[in-house]
Parts: sequence; structure tokens; C-alpha cells
Amino acid sequence: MSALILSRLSAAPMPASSSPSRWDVFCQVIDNYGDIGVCWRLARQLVGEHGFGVRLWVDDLRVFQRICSEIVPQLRIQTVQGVEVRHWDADFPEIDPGDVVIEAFACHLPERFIASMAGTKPVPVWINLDYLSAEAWVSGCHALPSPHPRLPLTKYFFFPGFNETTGGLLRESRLDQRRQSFCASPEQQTGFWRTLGLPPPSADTLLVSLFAYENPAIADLLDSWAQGRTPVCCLAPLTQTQSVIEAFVAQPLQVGDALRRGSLEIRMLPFIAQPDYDQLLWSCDINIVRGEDSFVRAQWAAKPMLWQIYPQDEDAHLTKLAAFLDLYCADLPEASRGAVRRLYRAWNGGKDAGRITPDLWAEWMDALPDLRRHAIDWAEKRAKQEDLCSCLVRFCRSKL
Ligand code: TRH
Repeated sequence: MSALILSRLSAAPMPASSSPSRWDVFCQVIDNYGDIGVCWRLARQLVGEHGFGVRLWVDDLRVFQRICSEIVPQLRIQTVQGVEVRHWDADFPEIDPGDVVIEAFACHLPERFIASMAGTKPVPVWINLDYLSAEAWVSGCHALPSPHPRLPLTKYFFFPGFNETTGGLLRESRLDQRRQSFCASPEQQTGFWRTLGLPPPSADTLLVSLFAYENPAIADLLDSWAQGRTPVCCLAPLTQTQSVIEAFVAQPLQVGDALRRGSLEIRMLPFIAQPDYDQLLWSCDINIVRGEDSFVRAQWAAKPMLWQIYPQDEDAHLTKLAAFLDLYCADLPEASRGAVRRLYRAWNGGKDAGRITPDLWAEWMDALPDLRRHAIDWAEKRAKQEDLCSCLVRFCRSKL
């Protein structure tokens, strides 16, 4: 008899018998923070809002620790915020799979674990949680089964997305109440600035958060802000953008530094914990975001945003960007739609992208009242859609 290491995975409270009460979520950190950012959010929601037991397997706990300081990278097993966090390394244990197994972003499950899945009765619901895209084909591929070539297992493709024919977007049930409470509370806001070690911004300053890849357009944007009439305060958590900002100000930078160039003030922030990052997005007038998770959070922040999409080979990302812009801009007045499209293209590069100039930024500023209304409207419409976690739970229930 094989010596199975029995999982300590338990679900409390225990839902109905047909409920997928035990979940294994596998996360491979390809690069940066988005893979773990999404998986961690999903794991917490499964535990906190659905009462399931979740084992989160992560191959890089150091990256995880940057968004969640409670993580101890040296521990192979730890429970954080009700989630059992497992270090996923080459020495994978023989273990009973949960009722649902999620491989995030097509990461490859350990062969040993797949064999255990095939030997379990009933077999677990196996989900590949894919990347978010606004492209039309997503609706046709969402929830499609893919039978395993040899084993009695079926994997389902689960696509996040912007309409009811997809898996939806990650959104905690009380997110908007928390946002509204924060925005209505001077005390909470003052507390937030205090934790960042910053004075509250003055009312006449346009506050912009900056989270991007090593984007060559950053210098042009900073220059446009410096030359503009409106005072801009750019809050930049220390990330890959540091070198480009340093080149712009021609000096080395560290957390806490504040510099002025014309109408622009730049403040270097630490990389902040994930819940605090939401507060940063809620506090700013414009949020510059990237990848997938910060992009979604900026939408829930209901503020104008500028997105740098994760660059892919052969410019595949530009097709995705165009699909998102078609959807996002559909209800905007024509002039503002043009402003959004031109700035997004210049920010993301590619053929005929153009450069960011003071005129292009001025065009965006003219569109700002429209963009503010639109950001609220967009968030309200998307919030009517079932959130990704609930959609996933419903789907898995139907497959058990
Ligand atoms: O970091 P990202 O670029 O992540 C990813 C990865 O590159 C991944 O490989 C790719 O597949 C995916 O993008 C599309 O951007 P993202 O997705 O926005 O994730 C950043 C996370 O970091 C998000 O959860 C917010 C969090 N964050 C903080 O917690 N504190 C901070 O100060 C900042 C700036 C972000």
C-alpha cells in the first residue's frame, strides 16, 4: 500500500456534499507579481467568501512575500489568512488531490500529482485558469473541455473576461463598499498617507500612480507632465521603472525620495502590500497599471487609467490591447475616445504608435472629465457581472 501523505486540507464550515470543498491551486511565478497576485486573491476569496479549504502551491515564495509580508519563504508549509501555502519545489509529495485542481496560467502540474488525480474517485475537476483578454474568441473557448490523452481526466479552460459568456473578473464581494468607505473617510485617507510616510496631497495637484514595465515612453510622459500647466504628483512604487525615472532625473533614486521638475513632483514609494495598493489606486486621480491584476484593480478603483499590457512575442499583445480598447472606448464621446486610443498606443509602442508629447497629454487632460465619468460607469457595468471566483465555484459544482 502506498504511503500517502494525507493532506491537512480541511474546509470549514463544510458546505453541501456536492460542493467542491477542497481546492488545490498551483501557481508558477513566471516573472513579476501578476501570477501570484491573481492566485493569492482567488485563494483568499475561496476561503473567506465560500468557506472552502485551499492549498496554494507556489514555486517562488520570495516573490509571494513581496505582496504579502506574512509569508515566510523558508517554510514548506504555512497557513496564511486561512490559506494553506505550500512551497512547490522539485520534491513534490505524494498527496491526495482536492475536489478541484486549478493550474493557473497553464503551469504544468507535477506528473505524480496528475497520476493521483486520475486514481481518485470521483476525479477532481481540473481547471486551467487562463489569462484575461477582451478578444472575441475568448467567449467561444471559455469552459471548453480538453480530455487527457491517456488518463480518465478532463481539463476545462476557464477564461476571465468582460462579459457574461466568460469567467468574469476577480472581485471580492465587499470591494466597492470598502472603496466607498475609504473615499468618504478623511481619517482612513490620512492613515494611508501616514503609512506611506507622505503628507496628504494638495487638492490642486493631479495625483498619478505609476506602475509599468521598463517602458521607454516613461521619459516622454514625465517630460509632458513637467512641461504642463497642471501640477502633477507622480507616486512611483520602486519597480522596474526606477532606472527609466533615474535617467529622466539624472540621479539615483531610493524609496522616500521626492524630486521636482517644472510642474512635476516625483515621489518614490516602496513596493507596498497588496491591500494597500488598492488604497493607492483609490487615492489617485489617474492610475497607470500593467499586466493583469493591477489592470483589473484599476478598473474597480473607478478612476481613469492607462494600461501597459504585458509585452508578448510578435506583438501578440497589441491585438489584445486593441480588443480591450474597442470595448473600453465604445461608450466614450468621440474626442475622448481618440485621446484614450492615442495615449494607450503611444504608451504601449508598436508600429505607428507615435510618441507621448505635451500636446497628446493636453488632449488627455481635456478628456479627463469624460474619462472620470466613464471609469465609474465602466466599473458599475462590470460589477453587474458575476465575479470570477463565484463563477468558478458554480462551474465546478456543475462538474462534480
Ligand atoms: O507584475 P505584473 O507585471 O505581473 C504579471 C506577470 O508579469 C505575469 O507573468 C504575466 O503573466 C501577467 O502580469 C499578465 O503585473 P500585475 O498583473 O498587475 O501584478 C502586480 C501585482 O502586484 C498585483 O497583484 C498588484 C501588486 N502590487 C502590490 O502588491 N504592491 C505594489 O506596490 C504594486 C505596484 C503592485
